[in-house]
Amino acid sequence: FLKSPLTVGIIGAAFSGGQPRGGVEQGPARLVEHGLIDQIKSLGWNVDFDEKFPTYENLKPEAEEDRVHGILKNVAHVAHVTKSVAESVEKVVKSGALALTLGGDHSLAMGTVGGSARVHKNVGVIWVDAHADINTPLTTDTGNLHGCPVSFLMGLKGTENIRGFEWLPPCLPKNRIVYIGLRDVDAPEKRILKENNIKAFSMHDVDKHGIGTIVQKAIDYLGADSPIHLSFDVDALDPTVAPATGTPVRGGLTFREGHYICEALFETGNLVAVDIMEVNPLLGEQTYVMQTLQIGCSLARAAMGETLL
Ligand code: Z70
Ligand code: MN
Ligand code: MN
Ligand code: MN
Repeated sequence: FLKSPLTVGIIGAAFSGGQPRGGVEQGPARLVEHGLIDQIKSLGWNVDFDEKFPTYENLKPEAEEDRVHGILKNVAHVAHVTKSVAESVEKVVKSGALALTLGGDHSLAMGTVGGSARVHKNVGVIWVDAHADINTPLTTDTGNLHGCPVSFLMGLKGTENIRGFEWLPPCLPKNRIVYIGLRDVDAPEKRILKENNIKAFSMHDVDKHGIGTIVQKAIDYLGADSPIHLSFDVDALDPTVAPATGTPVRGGLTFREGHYICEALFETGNLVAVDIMEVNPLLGEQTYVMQTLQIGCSLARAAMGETLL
């Protein structure tokens, strides 16, 4: 699906409105400052990146507009930002470049997957995360939209008619996503996964079968010809590996397991988009922040063939 010469379009999504902790909006700038652009260039890719990436402050709605959606927080802001991100991702994917989105919180995936699904109707999503992020406006306890992007993409009950999201029609059939790394899933989310027969590999499955088998099962499930969108929440990794993130959960993927997923998906030749999400450089001591930034960069490089080119 990618044109040669290989080109990556980088979308710096400096946004934190899908959850309550500040700092995750600084993820993209810090990953870039850490040298990501030059690292990717030295892999031989062309890089399309605008240093002045948006802060989305201009898309902030009047407070009034964001007070009208019950428990959901910042609905209008999230809606406006994800719409803009979808347009950016769509443009990159349409051009035959890999869309690499740097987050930012995971509500942004409404935009990233929404954008790639506009170009590839049959896109398959591999969602690497400790969390399922499939709460609906009817099931969310927190009202944080980073816990809800998958339900919006699928158009599950309760996501219809949320003002601001008119731009996002259901675009992800229930059988076009596979989860890897789950270990902190809310009770209603478990019910949604089960009722809809959604493919999910928990940490238990990774332990039992090994990451090689799990990734192969995920690829086989989506189909060998399917364009693939990898949405990687760094909290899928164990907190000892990627500590600087908003909701660390013990018992996560090792350094190698995380990188293996990226490498194996690159190896398919079918990757069209990659998200590196939830890097929060304001959480934790400096050494932990540096460690997390380094991992964010190396996951991206692994998804661009670092060890295989
Ligand atoms: C919880 C909720 C979540 C990320 C936390 C948590 C969701 N299920 N996602 N951290 N990345 O608020 O819905
Ligand atoms: Mn997530
Ligand atoms: Mn998560
Ligand atoms: Mn509006």
